[in-house]
Amino acid sequence: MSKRILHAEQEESVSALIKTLFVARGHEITQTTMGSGAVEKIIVNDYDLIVVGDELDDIDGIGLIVKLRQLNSETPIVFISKIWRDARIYQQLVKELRVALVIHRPIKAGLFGAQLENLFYKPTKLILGELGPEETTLRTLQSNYLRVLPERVFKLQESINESKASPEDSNLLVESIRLAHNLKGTAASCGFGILGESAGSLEKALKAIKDGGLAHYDVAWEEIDLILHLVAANAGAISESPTARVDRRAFATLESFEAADQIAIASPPPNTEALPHDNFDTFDMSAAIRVLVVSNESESQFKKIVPDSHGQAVQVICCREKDEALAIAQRLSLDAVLVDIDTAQPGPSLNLAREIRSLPHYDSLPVAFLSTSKHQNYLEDSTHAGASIMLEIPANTSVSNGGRTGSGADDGPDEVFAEAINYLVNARQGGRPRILLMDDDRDFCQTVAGTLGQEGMLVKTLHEPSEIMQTLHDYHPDLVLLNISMPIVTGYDICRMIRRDNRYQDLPILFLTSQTGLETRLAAFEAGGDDYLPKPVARVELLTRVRVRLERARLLKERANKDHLTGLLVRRAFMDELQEMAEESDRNGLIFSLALIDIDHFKKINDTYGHFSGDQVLSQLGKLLRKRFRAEDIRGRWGGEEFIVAFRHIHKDTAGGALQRALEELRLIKFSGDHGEEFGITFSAGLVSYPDEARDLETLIKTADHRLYQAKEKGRNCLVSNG
Ligand code: GH3
Ligand code: MG
Repeated sequence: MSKRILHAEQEESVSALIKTLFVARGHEITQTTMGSGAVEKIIVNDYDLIVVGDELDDIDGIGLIVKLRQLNSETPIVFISKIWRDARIYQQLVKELRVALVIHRPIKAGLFGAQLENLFYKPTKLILGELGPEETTLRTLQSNYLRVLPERVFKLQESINESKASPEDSNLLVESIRLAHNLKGTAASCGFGILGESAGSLEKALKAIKDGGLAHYDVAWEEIDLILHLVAANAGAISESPTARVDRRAFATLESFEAADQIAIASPPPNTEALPHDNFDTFDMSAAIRVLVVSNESESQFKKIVPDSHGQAVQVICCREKDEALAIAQRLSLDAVLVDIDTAQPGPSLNLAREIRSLPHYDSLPVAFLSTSKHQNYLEDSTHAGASIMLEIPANTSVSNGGRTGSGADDGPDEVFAEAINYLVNARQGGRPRILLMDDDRDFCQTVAGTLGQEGMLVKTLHEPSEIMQTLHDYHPDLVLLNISMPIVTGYDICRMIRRDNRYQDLPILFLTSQTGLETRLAAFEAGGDDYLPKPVARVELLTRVRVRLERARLLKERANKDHLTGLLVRRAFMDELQEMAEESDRNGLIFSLALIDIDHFKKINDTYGHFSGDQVLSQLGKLLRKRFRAEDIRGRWGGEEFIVAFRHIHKDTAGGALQRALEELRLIKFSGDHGEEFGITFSAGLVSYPDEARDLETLIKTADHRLYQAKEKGRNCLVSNG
């Protein structure tokens, strides 16, 4: 139905665009460049919607909204803003000025209509008796198709299995492509759009195998298995509950259908990075950050602290003994560990930290020690063992670690503990997949968090759009789930904002929406989303889609950033992270230090013991660097047999002490040559501090390199941190 719209905007190009967009939708629009003009018009006319730009000839946009609200408290207002604003302003816009929506410039034609749909959209539930002839036809189509769908999917699965088993027979592959193609077409025309799309992806992936001659490669088929699983899950879910995955029209038409024959759903894709299995989690706590506290103090002391930290539930698990701690670490996937350390006898606690970090999947686990000692030796030991923070709770409440400044003196133990947990968890790389969920519906968030949590994922929820960039920076999620229709700012604009930052170009973003019309779907992709999930979200579909996206992103990231032999960052990825570390240090007046490490006479090792043994040495050193030091330190392979480590927040003296301990460990390792002969290695390193010794990264690395050269000159097998 046609609406009457008043638009106040100073910029001609924006006015012209908005006019075109509204007129194309059959609405009637009146425009003005003056705030006073808008005020006059609203007094004498009725409008269905008022659109206000950032600046007008005589007043700024927010000022005009204040005036308009004094005259008219009812009509919905859309504010078109040039910039992103802080949380306080959005709250003021919603609460005091009752602005219905903020759209951020540049305006995208494809998104504009979908964003407004939220305002004009009133869900109307169709009931079967009211169906028109078009719906009746669709209903019959769907009903017939549901009966044959299980067989279609089964045939497709069978054909793909045959193609996989006989890669030399290209006819089998052609047949699989044909079946996927048919499924795509028919599913889409019956209104099962999502099933159609997944079948389309399958067709594309199969074609890529055929065109690229990849049928002999297992890796190529692994992706097919993932997509095939998604297709089968989509088909299965349609049969179980057709309402979960078709758009509103199809929803109504299928309400009274009985489920068609069950479709066998392929077993879930094997989790190549199997994490320790959870066996006593409750549903509600499964997505929580899991912190193990190893202490002789009473449990209740820790358990009562931190029910929630920055939008993220925290589960505290306590134990007293080392063996118990190791057993828990193997049974549950932990996100952080706190060890109460006996200052007089720190050895066992340091060992416990090292042992947990040596368990599979825990090489980047952040650890904190509860202690007060800041003795230099002690700091070096704990940095080497991987302790991020020295924490004193709850009697006294200061947090410190080397150069890192703690939280304010006024903070109580709860805040200090919460702060420490937040720091530890944000420092973690790898570990459980992290999902950031942004939705204003808290019940929905809890359900989704529970579902994903039970699959071993960590879920953080966010309700405030203006905090998105900071949260991405601190929490570094592996995937974002974004609701489209939220009050004030739509998910589309949040997604565009995320994509403007180069670091998040490849971050998977999935939209959640209860509107699944064509316009919404196109807008989701135009805004930069990777996929969308219709609400209500079916459990199996949510899990499958999230898993598929996570797995793809992980593989991509690993391929691009990780050195295969050592598992450390490649030079470019290291430099990106180092740049961030330097920016963070500049912002907060903190320090960090950097070490360049080079194996001595490596050429001779290759020549004497063989290239393969040389590779073993590199791989071992990579492993040691990963297990030692703290989760927030960054490690890279700088070149052939050169390594680089940046130690966050600590001075080169502490870093040097920690590094020295790692070097000693390495000197003790016996490697074996290609013919079984034993040998050991040594290496040299150059160390430097930021910012006192170098104010920019180029000078920093040059200085470290120069010192490394001096270490070689001095006869090798040593660290140089001056000169
Ligand atoms: P220095 O003590 O002065 O560092 O002597 P060096 O022999 O270690 O240094 P040099 O730069 O002369 O030789 C480095 C050698 O490292 C040469 C190269 O063949 C070897 N290398 C580089 N990358 C790899 C690799 O990935 N695997 C193996 N096995 N060797 C590598
Ligand atoms: Mg060398």
